[in-house]
Amino acid sequence: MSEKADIALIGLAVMGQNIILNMNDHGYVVCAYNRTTEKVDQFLANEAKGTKVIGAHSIKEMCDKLKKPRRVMLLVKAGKPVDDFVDQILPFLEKGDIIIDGGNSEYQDTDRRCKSLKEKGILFVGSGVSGGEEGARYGPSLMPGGNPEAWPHIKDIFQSIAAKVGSEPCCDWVGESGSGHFVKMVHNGIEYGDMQLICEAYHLMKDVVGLDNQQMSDVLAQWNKGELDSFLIEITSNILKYKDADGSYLVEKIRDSAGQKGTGKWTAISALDYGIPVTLIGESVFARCLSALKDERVFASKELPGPGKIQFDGDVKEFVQHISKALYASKIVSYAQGFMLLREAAKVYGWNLNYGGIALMWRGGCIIRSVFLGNIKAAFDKNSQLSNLLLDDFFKSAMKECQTSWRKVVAKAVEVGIPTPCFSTALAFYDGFRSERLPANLIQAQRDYFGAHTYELLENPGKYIHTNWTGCGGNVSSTTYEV
Ligand code: 2AM
Repeated sequence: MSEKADIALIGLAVMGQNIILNMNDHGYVVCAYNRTTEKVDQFLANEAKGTKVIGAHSIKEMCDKLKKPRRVMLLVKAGKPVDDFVDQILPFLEKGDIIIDGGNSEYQDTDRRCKSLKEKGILFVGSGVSGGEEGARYGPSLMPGGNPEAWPHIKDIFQSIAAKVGSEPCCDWVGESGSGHFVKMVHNGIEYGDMQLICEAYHLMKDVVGLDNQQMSDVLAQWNKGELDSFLIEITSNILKYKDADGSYLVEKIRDSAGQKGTGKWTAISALDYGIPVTLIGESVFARCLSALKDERVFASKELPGPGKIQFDGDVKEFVQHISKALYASKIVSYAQGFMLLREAAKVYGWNLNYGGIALMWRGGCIIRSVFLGNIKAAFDKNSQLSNLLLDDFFKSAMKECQTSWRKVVAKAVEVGIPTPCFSTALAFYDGFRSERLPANLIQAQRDYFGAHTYELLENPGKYIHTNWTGCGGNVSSTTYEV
C-alpha cells in the first residue's frame, strides 16, 4: 500500500490549496479532497504537480489514506457546509481522531461542535487562520483552540507552517472550545481599528497640515522605523505615493465609501453582549458606515455649517509628531480594549486563554502584525495575570509620553471640524478608565427617580436602596414595580 498521509485537507479554494502546498513544503504528506471532486484532479495535475500531495475522490477513501489518529482539516465555507462535512466524515472516524475547522466560523458554532464531537470521542479544533492567500502559502498566523487533547497531535504541523518571528512560530494553543475563532474575530476587529486610526492620521496630515501624498508617504515610512512599525503602516506608505497611469495619485481618486464583510461588526456586537467598552473597534465600524452614506454626505456638505476654512499656522514637523503619538496612544487603548474583551469571554466560557501567546500569534503573518505586539507579549510574559494592558509599566509610560500630543491633536481636530472618531473615543476611554469618579451616580439617581431602579451608596456598596424623590411616587422599588 502506498504512503499514508499525515493530514487530510478538505476545500480546494485558494486558501486550502496554499495551506496544502505549505504543509508539503514542510515535509508533510497531505491528502486533498473537495466536494467538487474534479478540483482534486485539477489540483494534482497543476499546482500540486511534482509534490507529495495525494488525492481522494470520496470521504471514505480520504479517511482510509490517513495515519492514525486521523487529522482532517476543513477549509470550506463557514456555516452549514462545516456541519455537513462533519456529518459525512464521522462514520469513517474512530475515537481520538481529530477534525480541524480552519474556516471563518463563528465562535459559538465552534463551541457547539466541540461539545457535540467530544461526546462522540472526536477531538475538534477551531482555528483562526489569518494572512490571506500569501500567508496561507508561506506562513499564516494560526490561532487554534478547541479540545486541548488535540494539540499535541497537530502542534508540529501547525507550528511548522505558521509565520515565524525570529525562530518563534506565530501559532500556539489559544484555549478551549470556540476560543480560537473568538481570538480570530477580535483580531479582525482590531484590524478595523488600526486601519481607521491610520485613516484619521492621513485625514489630519492632508486637510489640517496640508501635506501632499509624497510627504505623507515619507512620514509613514519614517513612522515605520519606530514604535509604529507595522504591516499596515508600511502598505499605507506605499499606497499614498502610488501614481496612476496618468501620473496622479491613485488613492485620491478612490470613492470614499468603505465596505465591510462584517467581522468588525461581530467584535462590536460581542463587546455589547458582554458589556465591555470596546469603543474604538465600535467607532471604526461606525466610521465605515458613515463613509458609506456618501450621497447623503455630499448633500449635507452643502447644507450644514462647519467652523470655516482651516488655516494651519502651527509647526508642521511638530504637529506631525503629535499625530504619531496620538496614533500610538489610541492604538494602545484599542489593544487594551481587545484584551479586555478576550478576558471577559474567557470568564464567561471558562477558557484558560494564553494572552502572551495570542500577542505572539498576531506578531507575524497576519494583517495587524507589528513590532508593538512584541511589547504586548512582553507585558504578559512579565505578568500573565495582568488585568489591563494600560497598567503595564511599559504602556503606562507610553501613555505618559503621548498624552499631551494626543490631547492637542484631538482638540485641534474638534476646533477645525475634522472627524477623528477613533482618536477621540480612545482618549475618552482613557480619561474614563483613569477616573476614580464618573458621573454615573447621577444616572443611578435618574433611574431611581423615574423607575425606582434603586442605587447603592458609596459608603455601602452591595446594598440597594430606593428614595421617594418626589414624596408622591411611593416607596416600592422596581423589582416589584415597573414604570
Ligand atoms: P466546491 O469547490 O465544491 O464549491 C470554498 O468555497 C470551499 O468551500 C470550496 O472548496 C467549496 O467547494 C466549499 N464549499 C462551499 N459551499 C459548500 C457546501 N455547501 N458544501 C460543501 N462544500 C462547500
